[in-house]
Amino acid sequence: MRIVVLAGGIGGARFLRGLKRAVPDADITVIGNTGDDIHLFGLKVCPDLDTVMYTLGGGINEEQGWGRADETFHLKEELAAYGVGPEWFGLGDRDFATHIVRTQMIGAGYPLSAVTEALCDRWRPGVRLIPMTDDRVETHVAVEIDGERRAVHFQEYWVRLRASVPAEAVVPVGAEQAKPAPGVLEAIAEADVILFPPSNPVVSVGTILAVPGIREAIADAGVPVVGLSPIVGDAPVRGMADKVLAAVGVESTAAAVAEHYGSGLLDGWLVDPVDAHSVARIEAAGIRCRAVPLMMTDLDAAARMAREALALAEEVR
Ligand code: GDP
Ligand code: FO1
Ligand code: CA
Repeated sequence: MRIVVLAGGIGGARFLRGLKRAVPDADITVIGNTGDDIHLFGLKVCPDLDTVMYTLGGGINEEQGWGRADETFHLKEELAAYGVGPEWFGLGDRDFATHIVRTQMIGAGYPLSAVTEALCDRWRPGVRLIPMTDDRVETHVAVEIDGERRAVHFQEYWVRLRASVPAEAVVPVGAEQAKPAPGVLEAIAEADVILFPPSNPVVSVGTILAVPGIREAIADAGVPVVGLSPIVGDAPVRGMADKVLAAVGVESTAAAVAEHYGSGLLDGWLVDPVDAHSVARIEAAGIRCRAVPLMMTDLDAAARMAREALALAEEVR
């Protein structure tokens, strides 16, 4: 079975680990969000691609959900001693190596998709990981600080400001001009099923869908498209997705997120049992809906979620 998954970082990666457990012989292509990417210290950092690669490859810091296990921060400390920041972004020594290799290869002319493939030669994630695009796309967030409206990089909004000020707009800068990376549209066209994991609907899945051609290819693929809600009990399970949902005028409920994707894109949607009351509303919107436990407390729970998503896909096929 050929499965395509549109993934952000932690939510996407943990779901993918469950999916691999649920269907070990599946051919899984992951289209990764690159809107979170940021250039720091002259290096290109791709947080969501790395989170997927490290999580599936066994190198992730499990408690944190991002960055490397057994990490140290000597390089960051040395840079800070020179007064060179930003100090608010925690790049560890082991992680730095990934960004150095990536930046070196990009400088030598390799596209990000080829670089990602090369990095995955080490990590062996067991899926084909393709960035949504080889072009530069950077999510910026419009905020008002001290009465002044300005745009900040998504990482500055998320990590430095901790989404403590309202997001007035979320803009995937460069997306309109971006082209899907090689293999993205082909994987979608050849998929047997397309899954939206419980990733951030705005800054992860939304950014991928903003690359011209991807949304259309999914809608035209003619195969079941099933998503899992990252919102449980009217709040994100972790993180601050509610802040960026508000910026696009969507309330933080499992039903509102399903309607935001819409029946033109989604065939099926899974909500947690605490949101079972919204099943009728979602089905009225033309999206088949089931309530099943959606907390990825461990690998088995994530695998059960993956099996439920694939079962719903068969129902709507
Ligand atoms: P990020 O790039 O690291 O923010 O990760 P993603 O975009 O892939 O996923 C973020 C979303 O995952 C958040 O909105 C969380 O609510 C959701 N999430 C994290 N853990 C769980 C879980 O166990 N269950 C569900 N349903 N959602 C989760
Ligand atoms: N998230 C944080 O909350 N604080 C950090 O210092 C931080 C550093 C970091 C370094 C590398 C990397 O791949 C990811 C990192 N993240 C960090 C997570 C990253 O910012 C994610 O993109 C966001 O958490 C949301 O997607
Ligand atoms: Ca992300």
